[in-house]
Amino acid sequence: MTVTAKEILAGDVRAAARLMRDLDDEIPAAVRVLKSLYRHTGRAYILGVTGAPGSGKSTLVNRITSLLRKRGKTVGIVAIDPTSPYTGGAILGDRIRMQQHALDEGVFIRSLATRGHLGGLSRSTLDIVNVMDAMGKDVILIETVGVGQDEVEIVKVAHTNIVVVVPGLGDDIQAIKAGILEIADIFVVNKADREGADKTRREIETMISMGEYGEGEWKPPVLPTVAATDTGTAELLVEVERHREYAFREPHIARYRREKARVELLEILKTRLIEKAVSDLESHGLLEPLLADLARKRKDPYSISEKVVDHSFALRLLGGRDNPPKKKRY
Ligand SMILES: Nc1nc2c(ncn2[C@@H]2O[C@H](COP(=O)(O)OP(=O)(O)OP(=O)(O)O)[C@@H](O)[C@H]2O)c(=O)[nH]1
Ligand SMILES: [Mg+2]
Repeated sequence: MTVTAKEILAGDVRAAARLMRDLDDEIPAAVRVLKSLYRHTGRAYILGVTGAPGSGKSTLVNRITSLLRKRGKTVGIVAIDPTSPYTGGAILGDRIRMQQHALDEGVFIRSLATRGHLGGLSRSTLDIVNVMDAMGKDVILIETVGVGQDEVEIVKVAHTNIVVVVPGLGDDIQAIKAGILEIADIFVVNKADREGADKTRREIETMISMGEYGEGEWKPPVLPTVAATDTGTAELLVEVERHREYAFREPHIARYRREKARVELLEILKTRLIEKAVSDLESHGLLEPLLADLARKRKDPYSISEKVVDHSFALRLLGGRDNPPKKKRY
């Protein structure tokens, strides 16, 4: 039985769960539903929660969800890679932590393991976010570990990004400098019940103060929380709300929409192009001989890739026309 777009738009939880499973299995009918849902997306507020394994992201997401529910907001949660090797079996822990929301019709939770999504993690996340958006969820929370390349793309999909750190960063502060500063709209020093929370907070504040912020530009606040006891979470939500207002104002919202569109198109295109190229080569029985040639250095992968791209796609992608339409300027 196929899921209909109508069911999703009506917020049907079972239909949404089935659609997401079908999308995982790349069932064409599911992709068709996703296509027709796309124009109904763009209404949800997307909030990213990023941080090292075990920093308390899920606990925080759980607290934020409770606060949002009290305000009558519906919530979608996407947890990416909760089966991190560091905390082992955390997926079960996630379930327990989220359990209080499990019976709440206003909360939709979906976990996504990195395994089985090689190269397509961003795309799978985008699919899920879009389904939740089309379902009418007011807020979508995305929990991700760290800032791998894939995650950097994912965070561009969020209107607001919370970066969670814990006291006693030490060398980690370097890692923060390297990548997280650009993506953080709000810093949270979670586990503030532990020693060194103030020091960590000051270190991050110093780091922020070294950045250049123009007039009226958002400067990330640094907030201590103890997610385990729900301390500081209400204050966090105040900052989240403040950033939401900023993010939805022009010119920020226009820039965001364009950036999200770019990530969406490129991620989907990337996955599709690779799938198409590989299946084309396979169906012509070319893949194995080509690999053998490469292994013997009779050919090089650069030339092969060029050829595959030129011949296999270019014309067909444009509807099989002999004269592709002139490039449009955006
Ligand atoms: N002391 C203290 N412990 C906390 C706090 N917040 C969360 N924890 C604990 O830290 C552990 C990890 O919390 P999670 O919320 O699962 O962390 P996470 O970042 O989602 O972990 P992964 O998804 O596995 O990366 C759990 O045992 C929590 O109870 C806090 O503020 N203080
Ligand atoms: Mg977690």
